[in-house]
Amino acid sequence: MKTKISGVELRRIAMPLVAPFRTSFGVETSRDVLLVRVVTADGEGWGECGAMSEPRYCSEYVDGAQNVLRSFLIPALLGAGAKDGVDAQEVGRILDPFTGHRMAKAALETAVLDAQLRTTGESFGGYLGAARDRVPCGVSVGIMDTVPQLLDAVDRYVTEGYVRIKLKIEPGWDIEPVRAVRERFGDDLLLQVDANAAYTLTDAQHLAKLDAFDLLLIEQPLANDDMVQHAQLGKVMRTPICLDESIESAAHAAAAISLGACSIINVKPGRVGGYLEARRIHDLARAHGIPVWCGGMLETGIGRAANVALAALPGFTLPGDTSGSHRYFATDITEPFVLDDGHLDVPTGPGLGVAPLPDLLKEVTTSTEWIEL
Ligand code: OSB
Ligand code: MG
Repeated sequence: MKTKISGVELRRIAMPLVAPFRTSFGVETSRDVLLVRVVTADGEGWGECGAMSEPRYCSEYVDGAQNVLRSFLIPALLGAGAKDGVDAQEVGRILDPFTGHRMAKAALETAVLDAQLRTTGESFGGYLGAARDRVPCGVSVGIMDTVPQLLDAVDRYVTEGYVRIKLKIEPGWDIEPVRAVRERFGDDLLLQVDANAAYTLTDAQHLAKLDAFDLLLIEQPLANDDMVQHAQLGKVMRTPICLDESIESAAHAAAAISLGACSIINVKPGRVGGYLEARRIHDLARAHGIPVWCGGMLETGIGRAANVALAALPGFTLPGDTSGSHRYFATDITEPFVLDDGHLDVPTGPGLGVAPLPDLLKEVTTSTEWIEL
């Protein structure tokens, strides 16, 4: 279904995190989020950009994403869609002449898709092919100053019902914290680690010590472009290797699978250019028997709604980083996502099924700009 787009709003919001989130690439204390609102003949649609303040997790960053949207992506979309409108499935091809900037592209495509589905009355989950009405939730636990602090944090999350714990690791914060969590919470706890590319292949023997702790997976131990090295590491350690940063497209996923660089994939819609490419990775991985799970970028309720819908697809067989709103923010911009028995419900309303609550949105907005033809 083609939607006529009359203009696009770029809105920046400042969302303080409930606690600092430390990874091997830096510390976040507040999330500076870019929201995209597409205005159509029939209504509007929302998308959230995953880009963070600084280009550390990947090369994108929020000011850069806003710039490329304003200067190139939105003008191309408005140009192509001015007369007859566009279907969300065409957005990828319209934006394809511009290299990279996948998180920026994803936010725009998501907003168009949300607008389209709000018009047709279909939910995101229904459109993507969700196979269940709720998804099990994991939580990503940042690097702490001390092991007792980490054990307290994990204890709180386990008590809240999270079904899987992911520990951020880096050189100097790996074997001992993992050992401590395993000893304290027992062998039944679903446990995995994420290095955010902090190691090199010379650390292979060290990383193999993690094999003793029966982890679900180790996520992105080596650099983003170390596809071959990940394949070699996989021969040295028993813990399954999962790629995050390395996989920016279905083509990358296909290469990683045929190389044997990973046996599990973290699918983050922003990182791969949107929910349609995320679904292509899901389909490909499923055909190869490779489990996938839904990663996160500390999203607000807008991005969370879409991620929870994606995580309900049948190949998403591991719990995702789809935590409840209060793991991130004291006040979300939508109705909060609240865990029930370790699960989040997949929204059923048209489009994302949630929208920003106007008063809350206004309070956290730091800037808005409007772009039209
Ligand atoms: O590597 O998965 C990651 C957050 C920001 C950037 C990268 C990552 C993460 C997380 C948290 O691990 C995921 C979430 O809860 O949204
Ligand atoms: Mg990761």
